[in-house]
Amino acid sequence: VKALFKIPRNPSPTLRHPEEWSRSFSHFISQCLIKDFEARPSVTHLLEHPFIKQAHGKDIALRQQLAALIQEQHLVSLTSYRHVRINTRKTLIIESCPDDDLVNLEFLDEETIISHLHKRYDELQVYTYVGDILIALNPFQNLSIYSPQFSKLYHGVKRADNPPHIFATADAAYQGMVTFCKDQCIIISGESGAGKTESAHLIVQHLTFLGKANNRTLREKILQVNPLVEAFGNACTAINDNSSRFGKYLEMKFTPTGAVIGAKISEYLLEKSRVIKQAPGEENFHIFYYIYAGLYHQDELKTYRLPDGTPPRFVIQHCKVMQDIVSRKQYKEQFDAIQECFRNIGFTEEEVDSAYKILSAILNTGNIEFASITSQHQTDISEVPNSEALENAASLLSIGPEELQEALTSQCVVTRGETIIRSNTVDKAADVRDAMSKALYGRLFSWIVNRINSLLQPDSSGMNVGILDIFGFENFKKNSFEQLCINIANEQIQFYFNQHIFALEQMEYQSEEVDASLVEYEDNRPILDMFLQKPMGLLSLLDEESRFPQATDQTLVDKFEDNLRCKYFLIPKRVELCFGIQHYAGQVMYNVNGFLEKNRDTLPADIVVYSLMDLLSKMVVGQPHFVRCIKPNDDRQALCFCKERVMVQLRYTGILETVNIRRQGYSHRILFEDFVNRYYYLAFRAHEMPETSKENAVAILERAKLKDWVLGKTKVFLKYYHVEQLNLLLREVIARVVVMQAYTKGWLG
Ligand code: AD9
Ligand code: MG
Repeated sequence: VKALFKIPRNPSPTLRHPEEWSRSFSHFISQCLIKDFEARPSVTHLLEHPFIKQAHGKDIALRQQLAALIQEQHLVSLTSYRHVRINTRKTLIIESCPDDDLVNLEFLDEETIISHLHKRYDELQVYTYVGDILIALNPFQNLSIYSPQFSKLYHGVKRADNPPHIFATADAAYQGMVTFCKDQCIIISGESGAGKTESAHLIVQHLTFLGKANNRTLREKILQVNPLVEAFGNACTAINDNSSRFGKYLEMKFTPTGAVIGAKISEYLLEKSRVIKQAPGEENFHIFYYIYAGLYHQDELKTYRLPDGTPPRFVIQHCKVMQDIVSRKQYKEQFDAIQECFRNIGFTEEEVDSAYKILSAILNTGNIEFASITSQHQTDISEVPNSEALENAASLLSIGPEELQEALTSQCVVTRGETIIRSNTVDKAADVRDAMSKALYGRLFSWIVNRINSLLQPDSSGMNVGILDIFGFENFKKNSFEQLCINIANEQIQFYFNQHIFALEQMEYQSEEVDASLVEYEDNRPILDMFLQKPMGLLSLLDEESRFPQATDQTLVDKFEDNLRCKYFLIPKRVELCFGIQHYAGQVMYNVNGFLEKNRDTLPADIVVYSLMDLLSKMVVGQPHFVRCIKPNDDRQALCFCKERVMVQLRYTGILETVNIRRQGYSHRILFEDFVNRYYYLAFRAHEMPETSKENAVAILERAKLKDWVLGKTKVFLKYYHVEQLNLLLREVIARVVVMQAYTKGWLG
């Protein structure tokens, strides 16, 4: 309890009920203070505020105390206005908030947790701890809690001093790195649209603040890495307007004293198929629209040979007429921002120019069409009837149009040492065109990432804080190869999370020499095995089938059905060419259409997913910090908390699982000293002040008639219900003492 303030019996004629008063007070602080934290209200301002005046009337000392406290404690900023409550004696109590951390809750059932999160969300407390894990509910609105003042607030302080915040997680990682000279990593997970990428930005923002680069330019460069790569790697999907279509691991590099010296970015599994085709209602990668809006002038159109008139085929699905793209103000603004990023990070004008040319080449390539011609020897030869797109693309790629046409309409086959040129059919030529567009985009993306690294990566030494932000778990009406890759990646992150949380728990049992056999957790290893095992895992089977030229969607499904016999692989009845997977986050139906071709086109899935394993094993070296993003509703609505949706996510992300682990295991592990200090009333007289020893802890436990507790080397290990029982007993004892005192003093009867 930080402070006590007496309030008048009836603080306001309109607010009679203390709870109502408290709520209204909270509202006042939230409205008047949080809003303009930038101009933090002065004590005088607070003193004169009608609400405080009303509450404390003439008692200027109390008013002053309250105003000073609000100021000093940053109640203003901290949304900790909700720590203000009124007790039964109508005393205003400002206290640290016990439900900042779900682990501290007395009751840990789903209902309680959900209603706590709900209450907090309604009060715009979007962050909550579960032990060392941060739960971040997407506010779907801009909160004014990310300014530099907040960065200062969350700099090197005890976690309990401030309400939960994404900056506190970044700070913990930074402090961990500096204090223990150990690499750290922050793993952000959650389904698509839950807020991972926004969280990653905020973490980078806080880390650059903490890393106090003397060099302002470096700070700015680092801050622009994310927006730049995301312009190329993010797109609008049915779920999220700025959905990450690649996995990103950003390592921020620091000196041993904690000064930021650079950054390195690694990208995984860019969804290249989006370049050529987007699902209904979805868009291509942002950058295609940005360059149109930014380069739509006579000269630029000519320089970059951007197809004018009708939007190019690769973007037409979203923008039916050119004005849809060109007139969008935010596209133009984004283009300017991207130009700025390129410049600040250190790309030369020539490099930026090449990037735009390649993008335009891709758009032109997409417009190349083929017609069938019949020759003497062979039917089904393709040619390009309208050469404008072909010429544009070739010129932008600095090759001759004939060379490009040849590359698209024919293929070299080497048989028995002989090279034979075969013509492509129209369909085949169209496939080659699309494959080339995807490959070009993929190369361009990797080149940008590599270039950023060469511009921002310092020599080698130093320590890291890595931030992992991947594409979130996806379950659309129609799911394809891309969703499978995305969901397997999420499955791996979940596995890593389970391992870590479980391992920590295990370690404490081991170091305290307590039997840990009771601790269980839902392990998604069997699902991962089903995907990754060799030679019979799903990905190996897919790779194997992809090597057969005669393989079809049907043979692939048959192969899966014949070989994958476990409860996580589902065969839907009456739906052809589909299979289902019971993922940790729910059941997803996949349509195998295009699986083989996409798998042939990319690196074999097997290899890609191993690369992700590499990433995870790289992270294991660092100390992990987890941020679990939760999407409170599917309509992207501010202040809308859908209980069922949150419940589902808490369940599958393992938050409720963690609670279950705590329920099964010994959730409360209290040092003998703390235990005796807290509960000695139950076995000793108030004035006795017993020694805080193991023996006295046992005496208390026996006196309270508890069973099944365990003693470690330094701690009492209790189940959640032990603590509930102990607290209940303690309350009863204290109530008896109070009543007795009241009698003695003649207050009662
Ligand atoms: V995906 O898996 O890449 O499709 P993310 O990354 O989990 O997804 P993202 O961070 O892009 O989701 O957040 C989705 C949207 O939620 C953002 O565009 C914002 O409009 C909104 N959002 C998320 N976090 C915050 C926040 N802290 N404050 C305000 C937010 N808005
Ligand atoms: Mg994202």
